[in-house]
Amino acid sequence: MSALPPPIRVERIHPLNQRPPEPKGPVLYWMSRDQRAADNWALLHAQREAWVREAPLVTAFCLVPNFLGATLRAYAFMLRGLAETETALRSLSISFVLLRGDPRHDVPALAERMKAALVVTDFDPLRIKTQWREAVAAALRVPLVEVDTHNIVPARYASPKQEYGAYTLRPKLRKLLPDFLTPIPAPRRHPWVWRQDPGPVAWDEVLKQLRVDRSVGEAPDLAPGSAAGLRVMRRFLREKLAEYPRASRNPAVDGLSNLSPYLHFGQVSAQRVALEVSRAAVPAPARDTFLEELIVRRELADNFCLYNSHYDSPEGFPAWARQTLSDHARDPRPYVYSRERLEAGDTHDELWNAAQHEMVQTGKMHSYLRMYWAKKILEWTRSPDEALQTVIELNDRYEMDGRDPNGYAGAAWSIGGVHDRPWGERPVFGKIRYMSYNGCKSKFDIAAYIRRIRER
Ligand code: FAD
Ligand code: FO1
Repeated sequence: MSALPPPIRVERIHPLNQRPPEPKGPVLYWMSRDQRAADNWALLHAQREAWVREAPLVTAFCLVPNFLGATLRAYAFMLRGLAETETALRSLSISFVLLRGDPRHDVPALAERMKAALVVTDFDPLRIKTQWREAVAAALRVPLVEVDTHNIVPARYASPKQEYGAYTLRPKLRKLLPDFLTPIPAPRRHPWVWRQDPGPVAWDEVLKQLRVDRSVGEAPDLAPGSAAGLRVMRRFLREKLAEYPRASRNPAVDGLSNLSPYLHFGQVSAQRVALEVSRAAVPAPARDTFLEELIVRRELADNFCLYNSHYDSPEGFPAWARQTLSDHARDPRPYVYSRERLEAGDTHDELWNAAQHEMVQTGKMHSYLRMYWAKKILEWTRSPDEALQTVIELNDRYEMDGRDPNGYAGAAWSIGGVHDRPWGERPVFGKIRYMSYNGCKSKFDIAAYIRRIRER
């Protein structure tokens, strides 16, 4: 028998209960956030634990309907990616089970049925996931361990508390990156086969039977799955990375990586992207600007959701922001739009309307405009509470990368000054950073952007 797979870094592993490990029996990897076979530290840890026991390795994904308001657009992308991942796992003799119901019941039930010696799951700071993991940890008679395979530097290890901003987290990440931005071994063909394997999933049936809001259709330009995601990454490296600092701030051109849907569903590993970008023959400023977003901004969002339980409400805003927004709560709003008018992209602002249409039609609004878009919603609704709720609901309904810590941090930054500082005081916004149409006009060709969206 070939040698044991190498251990993963212990800082990625976080025990979720104190059950004693079983020396015998198959290992279950409950996959949730990181829906890929390659570059997956949780899978690698589960494989090593199964190898030690000379036992089968089983992967399970628990499919729930209506996850944080997700529609057909998100589920179709996710399920097609999972189908590809199942094929990759089966080619390594790693079993795959699709559970459909409530993970708090279905995961312990499967672990019991298969007499699992240990259950491994991946890290996700969202409240719903924390609730799932706590319930499963309590129900299991065997250990449940969490592995952070979404962040390059594990979130719990990078910092023990909520960080004020990128400037406080960046030095901590910089110090640790050499230890964690390392090559990732490939999973191995697994020698021990699970006899009760139910066989391949009928994914087309699953999608057809899924009780999901089908009013938001699939995104035409986003091809799902790990292979497609890696193609998008390679194209970005080849054609766009060198120009990224300038082009990424210009919504009139296609200058972004377009990796967020693949990162959100864990179909592509951020560590894989960072390794490839670090090796790319491009000017250092281009590389550093992109890695600032991919590593610092993204891990700052996980840090925010991990340590701030109010990450999706105004209570999560810093005190200065709550104060200034309340000081200006009664300022007259020159425009107030209903949820329907906003959702229809039917306001007096042509730039804002184009951004709303980009999100609804393509499932991915340009980064620069997401800030402008959210801040205008603060300006055009009756209260910051209503604004935050509107931003989160529209974002999570239409964005392919929605329902993600990046989104909750992005919304809180735009409306509640999270990870930002006080700016010059003005009506409605108080000291929250303001963005204006003329500000955008000085930065990029608005007409060209609007044309790009219209001509799609
Ligand atoms: P690129 O510029 O190519 O960035 C590459 C990767 O870096 C992104 O995929 C992302 O993982 C990370 N990144 C880039 N910018 C940020 C950022 N500001 N914060 C955190 N990580 C970042 N991102 C989401 O993934 N899901 C969301 O729902 C989401 N909602 C947002 C809402 C608002 C109001 C704001 C201001 C930002 C939001 N963002 C969200 C962050 C950012 O806009 C997107 O990550 C980015 O547009 C994704 O496109 P890209 O991968 O082509 O970007
Ligand atoms: N995770 C699951 O474990 N089961 C699901 O059924 C599920 C559905 C889902 C739908 C849309 C979406 O954007 C995410 C979804 N996720 C699901 C969670 C996802 O894997 C991510 O972990 C979080 O959304 C990001 O933290």
